[in-house]
Amino acid sequence: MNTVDNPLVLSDPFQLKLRSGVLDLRARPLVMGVVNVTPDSFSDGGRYFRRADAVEHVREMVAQGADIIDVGGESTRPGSEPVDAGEEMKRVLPVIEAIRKFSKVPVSIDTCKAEVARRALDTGADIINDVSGLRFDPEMAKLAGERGVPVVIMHMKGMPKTMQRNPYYDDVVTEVVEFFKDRIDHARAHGVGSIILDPGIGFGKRLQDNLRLLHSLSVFADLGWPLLIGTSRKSFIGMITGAEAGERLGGTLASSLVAVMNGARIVRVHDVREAVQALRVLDAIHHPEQWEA
Ligand code: 8Y4
Repeated sequence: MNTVDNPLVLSDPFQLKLRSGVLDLRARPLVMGVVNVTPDSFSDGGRYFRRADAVEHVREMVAQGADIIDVGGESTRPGSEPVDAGEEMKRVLPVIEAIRKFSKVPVSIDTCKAEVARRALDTGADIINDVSGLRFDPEMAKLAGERGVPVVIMHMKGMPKTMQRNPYYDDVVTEVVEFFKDRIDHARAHGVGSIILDPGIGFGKRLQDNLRLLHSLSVFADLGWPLLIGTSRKSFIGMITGAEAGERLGGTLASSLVAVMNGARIVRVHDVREAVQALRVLDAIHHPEQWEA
């Protein structure tokens, strides 16, 4: 009996084992770049162009230093309507296939549907990003367990369509911790070995809740799994500053750096170049010895 093949001995949760190799979350904080494969109401030709734009955008983010690309085909913005699995797959699978032709960059599939996740993994995705925290599709945990892929378990109160109607928490940090404990147990019971926790900024939360979560991230880090945070361009930045969605880069970088200082290891952003630069400076300040003669 040894630690190599004893399944009761957990491997390091901060060394993500992917098909392309190990993604080390201890060495430095990582940047996840977002690509949305958006709907189109026109012809298949229209879809082709959206697809080509998405792939071009991925090339750009990889060149800018993205460590992971998050591919999503269903809008999970507040008030958005669900999309069926067939349509979601038509959007994301060709983009994942195209990414695999030019790069080994780790890809996460942003979906709540096991069928979409399965096909995405078959097409070359490495990680499942489930904003429902394995709640919406009962098959999702089993799939992740069978395939041995890491899963992002995000907290959301309610459903995207209605989550921002009237969210309320007695104690948002405690409620999210209890949610994580329940979801970690569920995932582990289905053989999931690699979990990334995400408190879900903006998903069924008031401004005060988003701020409490970012302030108290270390409480979630203490659960022992790596943390991912997505603040990019989100409305809480607009609520604080009055900035429109396209003008929230400063707030995105400030909140992403605070998140990393409070324990996050992956930041999910639209603006990869700027986030990579900000994190490199933060990391240099955390490790001044590496810059001494
Ligand atoms: C402007 C642009 C304003 C985008 C809001 C938004 C997260 C996530 C999303 C997150 C994880 C979004 C798929 C929401 N956010 N996945 N997904 N964590 N794990 N809104 O925070 O970007 S979509």
